[in-house]
Amino acid sequence: MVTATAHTNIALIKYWGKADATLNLPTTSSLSLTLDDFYTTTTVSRADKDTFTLNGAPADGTRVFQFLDMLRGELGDFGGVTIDSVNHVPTSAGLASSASAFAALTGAATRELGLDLDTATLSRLARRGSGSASRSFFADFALWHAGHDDASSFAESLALPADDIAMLVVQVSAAKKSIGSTLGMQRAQTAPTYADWVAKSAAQLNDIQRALANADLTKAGEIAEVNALAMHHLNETAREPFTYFTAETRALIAFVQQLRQQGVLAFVTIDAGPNVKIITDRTTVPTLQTALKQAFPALPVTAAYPGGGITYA
Ligand code: 2P0
Repeated sequence: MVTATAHTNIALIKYWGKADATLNLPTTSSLSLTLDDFYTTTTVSRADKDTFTLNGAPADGTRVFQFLDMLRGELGDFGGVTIDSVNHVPTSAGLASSASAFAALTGAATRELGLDLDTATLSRLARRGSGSASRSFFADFALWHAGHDDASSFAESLALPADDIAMLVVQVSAAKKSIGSTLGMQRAQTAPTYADWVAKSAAQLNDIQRALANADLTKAGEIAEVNALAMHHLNETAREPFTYFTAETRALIAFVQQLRQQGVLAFVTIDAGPNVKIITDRTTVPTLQTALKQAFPALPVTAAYPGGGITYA
């Protein structure tokens, strides 16, 4: 029996489109920050058949069982496994994530099979379960190289200073998203400016690494916000347009942009849902918490900081 813990990650340069949907090869490389308080702990043990529990109760294991079949194809038939997974997410955050889940499962399952794989290989395998899971093995910042085939598409740790960065997660809604990431990406890829977003992403990826290396969070936040808002613009201009934003999401974006005009270090990034993550530094966290409490008293806010890499017990 092996237990693994992996943290979730939030992309500052997003993965939003697949070049190959079976292998989960992305159209862009992406860069993420691992978060400390958001993680999944998964225990894997050998069994007669595959079973899956989530937070102590039997759960829909469709994607998990497909992933196990893929692993058996890659690693050889290892029989059945029991998977017990617990998501540790502050109840106020609304950040349930497939990223930490597939990373923890990949780590625990391969160790249970007696394998001691390097993180690049773990990252490649986890990518097949969920693209963003490829980035959840590493502390602080990770870079997922888009690559061009199964062997070349994996993430690695980035040695960038992470002492100062913080993220406030503002929960707009705890409801499950109506359009899953896979479908959302498919639609976004029909937007007329999709190729332009991909091209800009490559430049933004270089620029943000330089900004982070210089501990320039203003520049890094600016790049991340432009990248994320452009991603959501793709959704709104797709052949079948859609949005993850609610009126409160938009109000929060405007609020953050207004704070910035007053000299507060704050930038937004938003994923496949209405919740808003605010990129800032540690010293600005209390200021932002106070301002948010005043302007949006009903919305739960969680302060998050850089998290660690995968661990085993
Ligand atoms: C990201 N997201 O880079 C982007 C930004 C959401 C918005 O990766 O289809 O669950 O399982 O590979 O990884 C969420 O999508 O998608 C995601 P699949 P995944 O974090």
